[in-house]
Amino acid sequence: MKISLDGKWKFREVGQNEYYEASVPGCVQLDLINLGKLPDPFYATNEVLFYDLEEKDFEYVKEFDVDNVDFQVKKLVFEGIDTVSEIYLNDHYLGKTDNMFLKYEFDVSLALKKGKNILKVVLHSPIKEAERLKSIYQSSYSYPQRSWIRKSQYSYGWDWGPRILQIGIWKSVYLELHNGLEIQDKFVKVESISDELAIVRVFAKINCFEKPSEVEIEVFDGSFSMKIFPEVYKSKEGYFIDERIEIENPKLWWPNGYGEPSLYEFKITAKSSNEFQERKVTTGLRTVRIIKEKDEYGESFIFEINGQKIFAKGANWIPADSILPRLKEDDYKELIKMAKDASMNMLRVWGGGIYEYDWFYDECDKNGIMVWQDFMFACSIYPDEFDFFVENFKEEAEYQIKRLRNHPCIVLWCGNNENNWGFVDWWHISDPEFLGNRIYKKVLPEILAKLDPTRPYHISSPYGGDHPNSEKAGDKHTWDIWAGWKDYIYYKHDNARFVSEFGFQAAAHLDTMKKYIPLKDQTIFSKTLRMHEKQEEGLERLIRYMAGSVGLPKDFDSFVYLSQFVQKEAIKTAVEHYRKNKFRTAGALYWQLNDCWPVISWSSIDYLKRRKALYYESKRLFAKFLPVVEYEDGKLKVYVVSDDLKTKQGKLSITIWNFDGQKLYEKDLAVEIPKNSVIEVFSEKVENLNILKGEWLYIPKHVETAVIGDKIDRGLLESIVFVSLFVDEVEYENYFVFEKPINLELKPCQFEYRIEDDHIIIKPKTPAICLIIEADKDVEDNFIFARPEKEYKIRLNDAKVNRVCDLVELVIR
Ligand code: BMA
Repeated sequence: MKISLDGKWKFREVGQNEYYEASVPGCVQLDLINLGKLPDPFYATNEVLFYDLEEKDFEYVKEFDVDNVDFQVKKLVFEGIDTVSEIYLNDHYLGKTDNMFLKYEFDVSLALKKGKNILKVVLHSPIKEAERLKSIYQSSYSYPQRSWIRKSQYSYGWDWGPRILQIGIWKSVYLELHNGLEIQDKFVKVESISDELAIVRVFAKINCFEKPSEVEIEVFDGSFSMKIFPEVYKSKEGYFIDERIEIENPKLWWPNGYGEPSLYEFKITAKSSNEFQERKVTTGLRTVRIIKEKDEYGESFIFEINGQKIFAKGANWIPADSILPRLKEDDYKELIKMAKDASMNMLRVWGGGIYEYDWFYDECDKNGIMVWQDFMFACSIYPDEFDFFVENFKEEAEYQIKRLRNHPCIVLWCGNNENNWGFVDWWHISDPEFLGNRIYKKVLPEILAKLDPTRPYHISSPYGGDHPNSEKAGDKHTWDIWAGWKDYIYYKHDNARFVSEFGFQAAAHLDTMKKYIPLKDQTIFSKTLRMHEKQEEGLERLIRYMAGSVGLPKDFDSFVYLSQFVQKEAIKTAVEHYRKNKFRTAGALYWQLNDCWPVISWSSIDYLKRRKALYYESKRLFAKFLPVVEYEDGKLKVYVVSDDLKTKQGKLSITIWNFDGQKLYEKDLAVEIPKNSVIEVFSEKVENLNILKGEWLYIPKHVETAVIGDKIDRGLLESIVFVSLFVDEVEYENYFVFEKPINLELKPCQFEYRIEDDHIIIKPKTPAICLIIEADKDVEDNFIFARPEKEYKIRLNDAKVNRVCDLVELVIR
């Protein structure tokens, strides 16, 4: 029997008399907001009002009744406590907690009473606890405060996140009362797969005071089911099953874009003389490995699923709120669906956040989104020279691996975020024995070998080769662009084997910005805006890249739009290059998919799940087929990248226009697109394209980025290339200009539009690099490039259109 203790609790600050109403799951911050004692931390500069809570302790109390305590096993279970606490039931001390990522179970046989019970959780300040640990465990290394506590690292403030040190009972609490029968540690392990047969092993521990009388496994795939009666074995630890099951003609789990992510349900039931228990595992049948083979560039890093090489397309995932208990299943459903709709097939759960809620992995399973799962360590050194820290982490790892290992979506375990890179380049300690390495290099491989040998393990992200951030092997974080101030054109020089991070900032959706930044502060350098941009020199970079790409904005709204345009152009440059480089580069995960509050950041979806220009672009960039236009050695070239596992026939049309709307060149061609690769389908000297005017203009350039030198033919600056590829009746489009927009001879687009049955229909007479539909809700597509002759029909999703404008008109000229 399970008795939920969620819902209404009461709480007070330790030392105060009065109790207030609280909610569990929840946290102090959320309770204080709900009571009206603190305002919305995300509005204006309210974040600072929350800093005072950091050093305080709080006490949470729940009174509850239990009718029947006549059970052999009585457990109190906390799915998650953030973080440092002591727990008392009816004044019996049950124990303490010090790890947000652990589930805690306490035996309450002695403390639980029939009738009224009082449960008390005393939560301590994580800051004070870190100081206490620091003074006990003297070290010659100066570990940052956050490294001592197993708590989500981003809550201490990050370069996209506020400092909100959440404390509270952040997950469910319940009593488990029964007579000893418990199915635990379920593991459905795929041993081998062929077209005809999948062999899986179903493992579970069955706690029981006697040999369970009947154990059954039922396998169900939605249409067929089969029953197996496994043998029950006994070991020192108790009873268990370990059954080999053959599944004929298996339906495999495929990543988004490669097939269905088919799922199977394994229902395990067990009976004892007086109890019955049923536990389900929903999983998918697939194999995964990383192809690491020496080649002319170093060593490959290619995900292979069910024997097929997969180019990983997607983004990095951060927690979707700085106040975690606000997140609900629907938030995950929406965000993961958005990732799928943007043609992504992989998300990386970054190590500074949390091991996500079950909802996240369930949705990734269902939507074919592969998950790169970091363990929760980020950008720091950690005190693993001390056994207490390692023992604590071991429990965390064992719990999380067992919790997550049945999810087919997870394709990789990764030790941490950037710590091994940090050892070398930031802290200059090379490859230490401790400081985290004991965990990444010894503890984790050992635990994984025991609990989940089915997936690859990667020591850190980035890692591989002779330098942790090498482009010869392993994965790489490409940050010389943006963080290192380099121009985004330099993405084209990056030959990383797998780019697990690269990114570019932009403002949130205009409506989100306006909701959280008071009207008087809606200026580019207001203090409030600067608080909603957490990176040091973040706004400075935003302005630098804007100035270098498109020019400066006329007003605040234009600033928001231009920032989003530049972000999208930068990531477009990167993804086109990385995909064109497949499989020398075998993955491109941009930093970052989502936000945890309203902020100027690298995200493509903002905190309110509104789409930034990059989100719309992602759909095109990550589509199964991507036509890419390049200007190389005086030639205009078109490449087609295919992620299809079959060779396909397509039709490509190329048109070139000037900004007055004159068509300069047109070509249609049939193309054969070989499977899962890249092909050049068009190459023509620019002289033959009716573009050149024989009139020179001058553009200052850095030699290395120079595409065609400092002098440039005016015609190149006055024209735009559109490509449209049809495969299986789906259109894949792209556009190309010969220079950054700021250097082009752009003219405002002439277009007409009308609204018809929840659609906007835009008819451009002259070309545009970016038309913006400003509406009160997100529409189907936006920030579109527009080719004359084409009618753009875009679903409005009931949105009301405010205006449609050409980006060019938002720039000071
Ligand atoms: C990376 C990440 C994050 C960070 C991001 C943006 O290196 O791992 O720690 O937020 O860059 O700077």
